[in-house]
Amino acid sequence: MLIQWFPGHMTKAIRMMEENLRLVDALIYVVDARAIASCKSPVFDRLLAGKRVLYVINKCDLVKEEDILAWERDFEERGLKCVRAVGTSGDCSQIVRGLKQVAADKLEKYAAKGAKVSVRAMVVGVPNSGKSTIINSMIKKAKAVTGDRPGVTRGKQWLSVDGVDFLDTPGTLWSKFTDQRVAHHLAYIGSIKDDVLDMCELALDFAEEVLTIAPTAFDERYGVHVEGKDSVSAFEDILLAKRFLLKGGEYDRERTARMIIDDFRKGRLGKIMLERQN
Ligand SMILES: Nc1nc2c(ncn2[C@@H]2O[C@H](COP(=O)(O)OP(=O)(O)OP(=O)(O)O)[C@@H](O)[C@H]2O)c(=O)[nH]1
Ligand SMILES: [Mg+2]
Repeated sequence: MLIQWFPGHMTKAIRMMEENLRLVDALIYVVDARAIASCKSPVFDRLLAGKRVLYVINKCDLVKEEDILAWERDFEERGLKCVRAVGTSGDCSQIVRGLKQVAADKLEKYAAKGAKVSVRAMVVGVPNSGKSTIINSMIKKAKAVTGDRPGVTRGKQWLSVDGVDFLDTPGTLWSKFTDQRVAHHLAYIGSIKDDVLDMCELALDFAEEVLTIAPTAFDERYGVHVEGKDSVSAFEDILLAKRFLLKGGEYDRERTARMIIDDFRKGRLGKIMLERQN
């Protein structure tokens, strides 16, 4: 399946980000821990040229500790500042601390003059990476609108806390995926609208990958024995095990496919990082 998705509101959002760039001191670049490399967008890479950047590895509850550590080492080796986060945990104070370190030069400059200034940061990331959730957890009040689908944030939203002004932005992608593996990973983590995807095909592609990187995940979740099987046989076995039926008595392939993808998104297939360092 060829995946492409670049709706008009993203072009508008990118323009908004470019226009606001000169107003901010730093970027907070939120990536999903399960697909860190795929969450790195050419659009954001363009925006961050010459800016202070704090990378936030979000959704760390959905991956294994050792896999996060390997990525943290990678960021460090490349001289990039990153912090890990679980947006839904309600505590993201490490992001405020990290941001103040990243913008220490500005804060010190003004402190020397006796002035107290706030750090202005634009929060960017692909759709559904958790930008609004993170901001909410920092301001402790659910002000930024969130939701488990891509494209929840549309307009521009400024929110302030503890010496930092955050500009929430709508998640954006880029005009064409040259690497379909990236597109697939973004689809699995929910950054691409499901309506533009063939969920049965997506589930088969996903199953192929999971059977390689987490061979027992399906067996443990669905009580099947598909370890070592190919994705088509595995899907058939899960279909028979779940027994979702259509009105005519046929098996509901679409519902089974959606269930598999949704189980992954919610962490019910275990802690699976799609893009590991080692
Ligand atoms: N498991 C888990 N879920 C999270 C975490 N952070 C956010 N979420 C969930 O991810 C979904 C998307 O969160 P949002 O904050 O709306 O994401 P966003 O990046 O603002 O999305 P757009 O505005 O669409 O670009 C929501 O269902 C959140 O509850 C996390 O650390 N762990
Ligand atoms: Mg949002």
